[in-house]
Amino acid sequence: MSESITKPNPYFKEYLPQEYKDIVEKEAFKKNKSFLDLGVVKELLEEHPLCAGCNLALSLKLILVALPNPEDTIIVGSTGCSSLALAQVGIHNIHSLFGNQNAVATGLKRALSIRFPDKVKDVVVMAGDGATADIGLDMTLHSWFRKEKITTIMFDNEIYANTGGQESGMTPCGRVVNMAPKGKKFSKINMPEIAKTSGCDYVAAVSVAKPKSVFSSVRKAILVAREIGPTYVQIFTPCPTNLKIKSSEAIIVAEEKVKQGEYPISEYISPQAEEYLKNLGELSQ
Ligand SMILES: Cc1ncc(C[n+]2csc(CCOP(=O)(O)OP(=O)(O)O)c2C)c(N)n1
Ligand SMILES: [Mg+2]
Repeated sequence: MSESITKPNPYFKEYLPQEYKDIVEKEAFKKNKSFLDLGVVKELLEEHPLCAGCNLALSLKLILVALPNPEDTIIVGSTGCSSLALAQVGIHNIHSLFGNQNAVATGLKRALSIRFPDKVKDVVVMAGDGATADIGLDMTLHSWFRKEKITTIMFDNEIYANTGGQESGMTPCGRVVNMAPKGKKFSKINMPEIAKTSGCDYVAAVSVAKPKSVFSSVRKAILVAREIGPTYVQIFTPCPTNLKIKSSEAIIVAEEKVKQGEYPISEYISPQAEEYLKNLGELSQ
C-alpha cells in the first residue's frame, strides 16, 4: 500500500466512511510508533469478534502498534481464531489455506521484491500454534531453511482453539483439553530451539503479559527479516475459553505461568543480526 493510494481523493472524501478517514488521518500509519502509542493514536484494529479476555486479541494489538512501517506491511494469516480478527485489520492481509502461510508468504515476498526493487515490504506471518507447528510445520521449516526474509509470529494458546479444543504439538504434556480427555501424551514442541537450528536470525518467546517485550521482539524480528534472514516470535496467549479461565484473569495466567517457569521466555539473536540491530540503535529497547 502506498501513501498516495490511502489518501482520500478530496472530491470523494465526504462519501468515505469515518473509520477510513480516521485510519488515514489519525496516525494509524505512522512509522516507528512506541508501544505507549497504544490507545493514543488510531489503532489498526479497534473491534474484533474474539472472546472476552482473549490474550491473542491483546497481543495482536501490540503487534500492530510495533510494525515499523504499517503502510508497507502485508500480513499473511491462517485459519484459526486470529483469522477472525485479521480480516478487520486496516492494512493489507492475505488469508492462506490452513498451514500454508509460510509458503504463501514466501511467494509474496519474492514477488514484492521483484515488483518494488527499491522499496522495503515487510511480510509478516501471523498464525496459531496448530497452523505453525503442527499442520503447517513443513511450510514453516522450509521457509526457514531457504532463508526467506519473512517474520513468523505464532499466537501460542497451546491448543486448537477455533475448533473447540484439540491438543496441538504446543500443548504441554499431561494437559487435559476438551477433545483430549486423557491428557496429552508427549511434551510441548520446543519451537524456539527448532527455529534457531533451522536458520532463523532472530528468535523470541515472550508472554502477552509483558507488553514491552512483545513490542520490542516483534519490532526487532521485522527489522532483522528486512536485511538478514528469517525471524520467529512466539507469543504466549493462553485461551480463556478453552482453558476455562475467567476472562478477567486470562492475562494473570499469562504472567503466572511464566513466573512459575511453566512457559520459558527466551531470546536468540544471531551475530549478524546483533551487529545489524546495534547499528540501527535497536538493541537497547
Ligand atoms: C486445511 C484445513 N485443515 C483443517 C481446518 C480446520 N481448522 C480450522 S481452525 C483449526 C485450528 C487452528 O488452531 P491454531 O492454529 O492453534 O489457531 P487457534 O484457533 O488456536 O487460534 C483447524 C484445525 C481447516 N480450516 N483447514
Ligand atoms: Mg492455537
